[in-house]
Amino acid sequence: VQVICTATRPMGGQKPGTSGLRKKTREFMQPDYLANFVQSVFDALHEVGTQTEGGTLVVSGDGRFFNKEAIQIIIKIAVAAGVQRFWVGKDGLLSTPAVSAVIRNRAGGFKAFGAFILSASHNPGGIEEDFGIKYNCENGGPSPEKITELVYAKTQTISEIRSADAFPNVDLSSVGVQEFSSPDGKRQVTIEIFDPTEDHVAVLQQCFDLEAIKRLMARSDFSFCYDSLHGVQGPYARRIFCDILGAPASCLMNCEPKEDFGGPSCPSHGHADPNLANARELCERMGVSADGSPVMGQSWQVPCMGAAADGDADRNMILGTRFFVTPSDSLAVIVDNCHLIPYFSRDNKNLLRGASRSMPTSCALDHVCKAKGIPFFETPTGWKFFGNLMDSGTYAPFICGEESFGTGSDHIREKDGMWAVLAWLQILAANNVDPSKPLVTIEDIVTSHWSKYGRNYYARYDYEGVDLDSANKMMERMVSMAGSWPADAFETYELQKADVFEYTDPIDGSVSKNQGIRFLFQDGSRIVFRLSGTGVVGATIRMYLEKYEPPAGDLSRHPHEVVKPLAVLALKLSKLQEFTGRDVPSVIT
Ligand code: VG1
Ligand code: CO
Repeated sequence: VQVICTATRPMGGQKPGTSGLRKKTREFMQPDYLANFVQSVFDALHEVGTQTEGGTLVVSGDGRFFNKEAIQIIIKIAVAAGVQRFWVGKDGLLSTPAVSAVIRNRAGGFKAFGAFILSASHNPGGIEEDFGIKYNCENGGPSPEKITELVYAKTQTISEIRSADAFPNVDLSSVGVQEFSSPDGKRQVTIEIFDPTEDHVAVLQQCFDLEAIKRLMARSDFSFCYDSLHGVQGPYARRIFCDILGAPASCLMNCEPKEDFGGPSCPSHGHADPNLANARELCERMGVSADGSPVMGQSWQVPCMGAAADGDADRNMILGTRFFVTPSDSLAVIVDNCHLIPYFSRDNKNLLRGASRSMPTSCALDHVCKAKGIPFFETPTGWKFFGNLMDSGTYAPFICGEESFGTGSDHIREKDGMWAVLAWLQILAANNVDPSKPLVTIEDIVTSHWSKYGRNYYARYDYEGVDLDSANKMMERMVSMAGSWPADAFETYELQKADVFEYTDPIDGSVSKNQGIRFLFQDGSRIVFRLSGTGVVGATIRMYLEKYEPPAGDLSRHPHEVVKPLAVLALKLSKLQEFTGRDVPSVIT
């Protein structure tokens, strides 16, 4: 194996965001752009003492345009760094949760030291759209900030790429083991191509009682549908819902992974993003409008449950018949009912030892944790912040989630779109053991949750493609105002606290500053502002609005109506329109 060193120079702008480095695909396709980043990751790993020589590395992605070419580039650089064994999903496909499962659990006696995941998640794919790369560590989770910061530092000083350029391109299309050795026989490289579903499915089989879900699926009064939005989830959905759980193939929608997730002409317009705005085909089938309200009068039987995943299959959306479950409520309901899921219970007793939500996620989870005495944590946005809590052991088993359609547990170290759907199916199955009784629905479960804990009305306004400078100025002004807001700035709301969210990791003490601006009010209402860390052009301002209604209050209102007065106040506090020129959000989720 001959290592070729090529001179390179820093390219700028390679700072990993909330979930890795995301840019326009064409930017990634520039000579050495991807190689620079990958080399910087290896440089960072060597600096922190990660042994790559003789090690095993996972490389795969969500199948978007440039996925396969990127895999070949990464393998050559990794070979030069001494990596001996590669684990790659067939056709270069692995969902984000599957990568996490593979790092942690792949059979065969070898352990991977990490993974490169090629994905820009729910962002559209294609030569004119987005591409992304993320490095996950030995625990199966996203790199913590100390690594991403070091990688960024390396991208700013990089001068050389070390690549085994003569290493042949690997055939990704057939399952099996490919062995390569250097002419002098001193160096062996093994490439293992495997069915992308096998390891992840094996982990999920350990978490759930799939036989019970199979009985639910078999009920004549139960029906289910699932939309993979042409992302990487298709093969996983087919394997689990059809092969294992016995659902008919007709329950699957858009289950062929595509490089452009179906492109502009498909119902999601190539946005493999499981929310009310983009997963329209599924929502229509389920009788749910774009603002989450029920739509009546279908000529078809509306299924009992509908669900969807994003491009890399770590997100989930849960729908009942003409009923939308907000991700924050979904998290709270799963935690409240986790004794029904084998992974969290023994003899019907709750074993859960910790739960967490990201700061902007609604406080619905807080009520459950308080009532049940479950240790609770509020972390910054992004899955990497759950990692230490899950690894600590003290809080395992553990459930966590975000308002952005992400839910999961410590069975792996990524959010897991399939896990969330199985969790809901398990809860439904446990509520519907007797086939002679009428079906307990998703809506029943959520409304009874509200009548027990109250309802956290919630909405997120996104202002996309805003001028970066204006967005920064708007945020800076609010940061500088913290502590000095005039007493009458909040109208009828009584301020409890206005601050800039900062997180101290309870396990390693690391501090993450500047994680969003919060306004907390006496009645439990909240306004939160953040700038997105996953966007590719300009800035996206996220404005999160929440109002708590106790169990005795009106629990059946439309969330958008309820938070409207908070939106008006939030716009006034932020001077958003003045700074950005925007009068309406790009999308409300
Ligand atoms: C968004 C979400 C965040 C999520 C992140 C990655 O980040 O808000 O909750 O963890 O995407 O999800 P941001 O910085 O744009 O708000 V994924 O499915 O894109 O990996
Ligand atoms: Co994703």
